[in-house]
Amino acid sequence: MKAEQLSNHIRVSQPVAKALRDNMPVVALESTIISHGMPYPDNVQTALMVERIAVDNGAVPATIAIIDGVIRVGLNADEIEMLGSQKNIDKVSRRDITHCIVNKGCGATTVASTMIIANLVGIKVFATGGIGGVHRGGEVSMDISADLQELAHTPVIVVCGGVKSILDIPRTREYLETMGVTVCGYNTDVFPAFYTRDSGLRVDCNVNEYEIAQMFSVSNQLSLHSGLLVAVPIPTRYEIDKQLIAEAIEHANAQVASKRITGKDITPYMLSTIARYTNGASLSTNIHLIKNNCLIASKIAQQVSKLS
Ligand code: PSU
Ligand code: MN
Repeated sequence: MKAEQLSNHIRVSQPVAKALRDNMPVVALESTIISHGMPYPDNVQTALMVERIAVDNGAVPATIAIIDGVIRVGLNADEIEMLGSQKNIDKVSRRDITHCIVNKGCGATTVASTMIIANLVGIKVFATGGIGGVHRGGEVSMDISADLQELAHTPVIVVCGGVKSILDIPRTREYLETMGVTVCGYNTDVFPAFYTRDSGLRVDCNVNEYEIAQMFSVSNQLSLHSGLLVAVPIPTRYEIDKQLIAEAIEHANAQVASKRITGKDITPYMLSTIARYTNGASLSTNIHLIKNNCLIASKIAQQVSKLS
């Protein structure tokens, strides 16, 4: 009954279904970064390159989205092109999933909703760019991404470049601690700030892919039901100039306030404003970062599939 209910709403592509059956490494990829995180055509080119990196590193990529009211796990190039080029794609987080399906809509999934779907179909590793977090001023606005709650309840390993400094990074770290999410540094002690390698904060533990896979396995044996956040610093050669990014973020924050941008539109608006302000430097950093994260996620997925 459960499987039948799921198959009414979820379609898994053949290569992904086969990999899951054979317990081969699979890496989930989100689609909000495609539809709302980068301009066309860089978004589509990046999504396809990231899939190629997974393949080259022994993992099957599973880009996740909702198309015409059906959750799709594993997309072809035409579908990725559609998600990257059409203007009417919803940004779908946990609260938006059911309406998008009932409405037969097209939606790009955030970290939270991608985790939910990955977990439903048995994918254990997910690569993204940056996760959402506590927004600056969040102690008053209560603007805290649903991504953080999801990491607390949904057992998926999420590989990211840390949290962008468009957010309040210290409060995001505190919130993750409160929610009981282990923040792993991939061979590092420092928690990265996405565009730059060091946020000035620390991770909970400095671990490699083997230890990450073991921790995830123990977490499941103990039925903790938690996600595991893995933070990977951007490679040094792709780091952005700290002064430039600080100025760009200040500029974008002022624009958000003066234009009264709210709710789920804030993050996409800030990303495009920052890309313009930095003449594309932030976009280029973003692209290198997600590629590197997918490489590391593929290595973790190899270890996870060896252990299970
Ligand atoms: N942060 C980024 N790039 C992104 C996102 C966040 O640096 O593309 C996207 C991710 O899909 C993330 C979502 O899950 O935005 C968070 O949005 P919100 O803050 O509305 O929860
Ligand atoms: Mn929000």
